[in-house]
Amino acid sequence: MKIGLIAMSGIRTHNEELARLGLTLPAFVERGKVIASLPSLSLLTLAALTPERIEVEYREIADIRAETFLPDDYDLVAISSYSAQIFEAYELADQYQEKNIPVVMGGLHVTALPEEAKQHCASVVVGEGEVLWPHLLSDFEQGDLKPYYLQSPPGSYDLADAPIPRFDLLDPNIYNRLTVQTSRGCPWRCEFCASSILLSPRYKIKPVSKVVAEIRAIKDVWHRPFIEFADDNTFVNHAHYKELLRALVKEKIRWFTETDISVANDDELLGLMRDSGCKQILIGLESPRKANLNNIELNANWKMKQFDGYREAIAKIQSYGITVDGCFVFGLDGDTPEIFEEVYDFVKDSGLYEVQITFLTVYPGTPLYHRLKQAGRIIRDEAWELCTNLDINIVPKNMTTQELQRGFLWLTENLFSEQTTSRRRRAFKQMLKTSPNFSRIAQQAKESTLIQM
Ligand code: B12
Repeated sequence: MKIGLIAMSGIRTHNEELARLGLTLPAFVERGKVIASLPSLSLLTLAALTPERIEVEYREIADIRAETFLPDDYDLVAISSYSAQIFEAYELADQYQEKNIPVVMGGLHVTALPEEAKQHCASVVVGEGEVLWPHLLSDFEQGDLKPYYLQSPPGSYDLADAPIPRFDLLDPNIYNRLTVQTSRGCPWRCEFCASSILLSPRYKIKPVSKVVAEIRAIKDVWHRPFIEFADDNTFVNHAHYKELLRALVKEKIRWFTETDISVANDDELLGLMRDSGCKQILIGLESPRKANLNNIELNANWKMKQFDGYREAIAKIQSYGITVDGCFVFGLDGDTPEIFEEVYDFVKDSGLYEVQITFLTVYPGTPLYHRLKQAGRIIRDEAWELCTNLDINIVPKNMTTQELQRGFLWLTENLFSEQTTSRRRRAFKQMLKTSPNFSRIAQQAKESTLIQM
């Protein structure tokens, strides 16, 4: 028996003006290249949970319409889904189903909208694949594939049971980075969040030994890897992560992750991040206006409470030689046309090394989706292809859609120009020259094997 595991790869936008502009901006192009090539961790995980008697083939499709050859020697096809590429995934599923090759779909989009997906495939997996995939395979082998596999209760999978993803199925030469998941979910509940919180309402962490084993499996195929932690919010539990980072110091890797601003409050953690090869962290700052953060996070209004410490926190983290990629979202209810200049100024004053800007986007299954749908503020409902964070799919409250698009283009041009990008980079390097938090490690690095930036 042979299973085709198919991921839709690459990045997406339908915003033609932005795409055109993006191509002219070196910093944009560079960053696009770095992230666009990541493989599908979900499918590599499923491959690891597939009994050896079943052959698996991992494939990536960047553009379904350009695909001239679709192998048809599979007994079953498994496709992973995000909203932005769901129509492409449905097209692919339809093609296989027409050839009488049953298709199974899983992932964030179909977990939010299983009935929609069922129209295009034999079976829909709702929730964490690790729990449901073995049942599904056993049913399939017995000729009894069910239309739906539902995880109950959602998020109940224990990451202590996680298998090592089949990194050996990849050609490491075509990736800039490989991913490892060290946690799933997030204790905070941002209204717009469409990440793994959709799978696991509870925040959970993977044991240190498991993470290290995954990293070693990556090192078997790629000796000097750059690793991206595929977490929603790494470091929530500082004590646990200090233990992990102490172990990582010995692994001699370089790594990146997404986290929140609270890491700045813990110098020991920052020191361990630095020593274990952390090159950059991405933090959702969301807005340079405090009032805009009010009620973005629905559990404890946590994000708003952090606002006053933003600048100091960025400076502290960067003083350890760890660059901060600050993310700002546009189209929040409090945004007016002046917001674009405010972000420009904030980025300049705060010394942020890297910046990412996105449109507020409604994804299925999020609290924001329900609120804006009720308010009639979704431009085209179910236009999932616009769920790219780079396309506008909402009606903003305090500006027009045109103003939102114009301001965003203006900011893109100004933040990512050659001149502003190199100014940010120069400022960071200059700061490091006198940073006591960095120089210690720079000194050590000369003597040891630590990898340079
Ligand atoms: C790595 C990553 C990528 C990679 C890899 C994508 C890929 N092919 O897997 C790249 C860089 C290519 C990428 C691109 C994009 N991404 Co991205 N990406 C991530 C990131 C950082 C980690 C995802 C991950 O690996 N999770 C770990 C795996 C194990 O979880 P999982 O995929 O959900 O899989 C589990 C279950 O869903 C299920 N499952 C999944 N698939 C299947 C299939 C079957 C058959 C079964 C049984 C089960 C199953 O089992 C798995 C284990 O439990 C997340 C952010 C985050 N912190 O999570 C964003 C994220 C997934 N990306 C996002 C977006 C918006 C994009 C882009 C649209 C951006 C753009 N403008 O182009 C593109 C679209 C990609 C595409 N081609 O579809 C959103 C998706 C939101 C959504 N609900 O759709 C996220 C959540 C970030 C965000 N908050 O905005 N991305």
